[in-house]
Amino acid sequence: MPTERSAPGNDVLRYEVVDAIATITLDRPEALNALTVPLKAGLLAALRAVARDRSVRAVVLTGAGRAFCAGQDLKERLEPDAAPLAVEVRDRYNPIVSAMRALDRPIVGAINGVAAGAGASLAFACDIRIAAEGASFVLAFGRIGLVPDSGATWYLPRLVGPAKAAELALLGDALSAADAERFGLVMRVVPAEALAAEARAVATRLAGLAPRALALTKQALQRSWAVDLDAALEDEALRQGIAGATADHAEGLAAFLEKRPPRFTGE
Ligand code: LHQ
Repeated sequence: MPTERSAPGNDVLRYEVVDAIATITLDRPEALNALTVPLKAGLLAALRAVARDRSVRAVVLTGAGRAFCAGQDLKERLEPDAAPLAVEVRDRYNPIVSAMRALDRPIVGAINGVAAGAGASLAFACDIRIAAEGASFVLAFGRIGLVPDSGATWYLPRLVGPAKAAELALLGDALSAADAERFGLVMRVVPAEALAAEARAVATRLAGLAPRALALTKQALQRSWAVDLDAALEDEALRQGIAGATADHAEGLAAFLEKRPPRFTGE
């Protein structure tokens, strides 16, 4: 199995590419994968590695051990050389969320356990989430006198609606995997032992679809939040023109007419 350690000196993040699927695993299970400077650097490096590697068609983001990610490592914040909060967020968190959003391949979050604070934000920034039965989402920021960051205030209302977002953000109650599925935040909840295979199966489905069309769709869905209907309609027309000129569109049509599965190349 080809395995690449993605970041300089990084022993807290695993990056593996197998059969067109990159799996990024936050790997500090003893601290519930709380985000340290090296882990954030590793995650950004892994996302950049995916961006460079055209053989990757879908990404799975998950955590090692019993948690997905407990957010910022709070012990690290006590170190004398810790960056000011605004700088930490701007320089180390925001680039990760921007890279997830800009990545022209879909990201499947395999939410294996608790996703708290910025860990919940990372889950929200995935394109699709699948959760283990025991997983939960906690906007833990308020409990320590902070505000939701790393995109939580942008993604959460869009994912679950403004009322539920306000409740989760202000009260900080944990949202169970089952409730997350009810609110549409996760696509499916599965037993913990089935999560990795399920996430991989969804990523494999995505990897078999037309890459350019998926990339254009991901961008269009995000852009739709910022524009009115007329602009969205025009944007769709433009994107359809681009997608329609690809070899993959011709292949999709041919496969349909020949009653066979398509073989998309990304051309
Ligand atoms: C941890 C952590 C953790 C360190 C568990 N850090 N060790 C951005 C920019 C800059 C600064 C500030 O923040 C941000 C954004 C944020 O992310 S703010 C929110 C930060 N996260 C939190 O406030 C969550 C803190 N953790 C928890 O509330 C609980 O650990 C949860 C609910 C996640 C899980 O609870 P339990 O299942 O009961 O586990 P536990 O609390 O016993 O934790 C297990 C170990 O993991 C424990 O270590 P120990 O050595 O005592 O066994 C914890 O200290 C450690 N851990 N979260 N964020």
